[in-house]
Amino acid sequence: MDLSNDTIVARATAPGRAGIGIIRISGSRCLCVVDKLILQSCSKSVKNQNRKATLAKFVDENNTVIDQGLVLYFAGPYSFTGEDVIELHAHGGVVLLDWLLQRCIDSGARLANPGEFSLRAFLNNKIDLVQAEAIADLIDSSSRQAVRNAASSLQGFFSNEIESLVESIVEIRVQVEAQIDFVDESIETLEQSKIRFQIERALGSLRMILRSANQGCVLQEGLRVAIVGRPNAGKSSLLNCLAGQNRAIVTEYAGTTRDVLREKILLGDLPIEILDTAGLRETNDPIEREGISRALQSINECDLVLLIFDAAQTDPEQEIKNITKYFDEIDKALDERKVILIENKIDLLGKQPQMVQQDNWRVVSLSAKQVLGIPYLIRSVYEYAGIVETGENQYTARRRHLQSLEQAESYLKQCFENFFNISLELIAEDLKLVQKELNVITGKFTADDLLGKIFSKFCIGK
Ligand SMILES: Nc1nc2c(ncn2[C@@H]2O[C@H](COP(=O)(O)OP(=O)(O)OP(=O)(O)O)[C@@H](O)[C@H]2O)c(=O)[nH]1
Ligand SMILES: [Mg+2]
Repeated sequence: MDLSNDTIVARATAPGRAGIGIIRISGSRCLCVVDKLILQSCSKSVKNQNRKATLAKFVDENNTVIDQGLVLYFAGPYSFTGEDVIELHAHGGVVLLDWLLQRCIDSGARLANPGEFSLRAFLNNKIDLVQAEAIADLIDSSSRQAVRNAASSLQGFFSNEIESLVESIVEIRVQVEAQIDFVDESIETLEQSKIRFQIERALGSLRMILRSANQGCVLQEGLRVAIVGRPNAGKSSLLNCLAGQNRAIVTEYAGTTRDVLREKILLGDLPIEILDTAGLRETNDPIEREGISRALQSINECDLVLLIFDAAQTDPEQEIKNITKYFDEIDKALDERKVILIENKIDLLGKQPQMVQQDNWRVVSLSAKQVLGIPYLIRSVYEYAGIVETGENQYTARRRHLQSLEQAESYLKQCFENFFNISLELIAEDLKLVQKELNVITGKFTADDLLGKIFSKFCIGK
């Protein structure tokens, strides 16, 4: 990871033909670089046009005009990166922008690494790590809810919740330290009971943040869902129905699908990678066997299994009994509680779509062919993913945030449950770890390699 403070440049808009294309420059040599790039008569005015657009002519090495556009100057520290920043708004031609980019490099700027502008914003304390990640998430969002969540994190809602939790942990730590110095630990004092109550409250807040973060993470990253079941149950029909197009071959012959077919779709606001698989049955056909083995593998690699069966042939109880007899993978998935049962072809029985809890299983009755009951399926998947419409501000979160929150939760829970059984020194130590984990999220405590990992996944120019 490059932590140097030289002047960097990158194209901020996507490559390709467009009305305009933007090149962004950041660093102390910004004005010098642009000075060489624009016709002299305008260059002086840029410096005096902080936060205003200046119309300028862009020139080649021989001072011949090659385009005309806008120059936007943001004097540091009041810029995105905290350094001097200039944006060149030229016409969006591929050759033209490459040429202007090269001119910037020839004039002393260096091509930026992916995410380097955001990294500088982070290092210059313009944003914290959660906000930097929210920028990338906002760009990558695949649903409106994901956009809303990322925008909320970018505005600092997630960071603020973490910050206020850190504040309460610091307060508790101060009180614990005071107790260590003055109190005989073997006696349960009123003061100590108060501290334990504060820990309980902090634990409650942490768990609420964890729930929201979990939801934000699922809405950003989505789920991988495998459709499995007997041949002819309607797996491919369900995939086509959810995808809204005929992606998979559907026939009345059992054993049509042989390979795993993957399709990315949006289920409501939830991004899903859906896998259609070969029908599960005992067979000696080597091609079909390979298909079945791939279907079983996909059960292991997915977050959720839709176990589909034909309503006219069997019922949930019977289906589970029969299929688990031959396929351990299904048994395991049921144990892990990552299965929703789909009773398909209800149109043949004239049955209404529904969603019920039967014994331990969620059963959704629908017709893939007639597109009946899909809202029940969506609701069940949402429920499975822990997504609830709260109407409150939600935020985007990443797996690394969840890991830190879970770790912090386990330390804090330990403090709460063992408060009167372990020494206050140990409580103090655990609280310190809680604070550290929370600071990892916002980037107050961070390792270089983590920064490298996060920012290298950004796009160039961001
Ligand atoms: N009536 C009715 N027929 C359906 C429904 N869903 C699927 N079918 C029919 O059932 C047959 C099998 O459907 P597929 O979607 O190919 O089943 P599959 O589970 O993918 O089958 P394999 O790939 O062979 O394992 C086709 O003739 C479908 O038209 C449904 O909801 N109602
Ligand atoms: Mg199929």
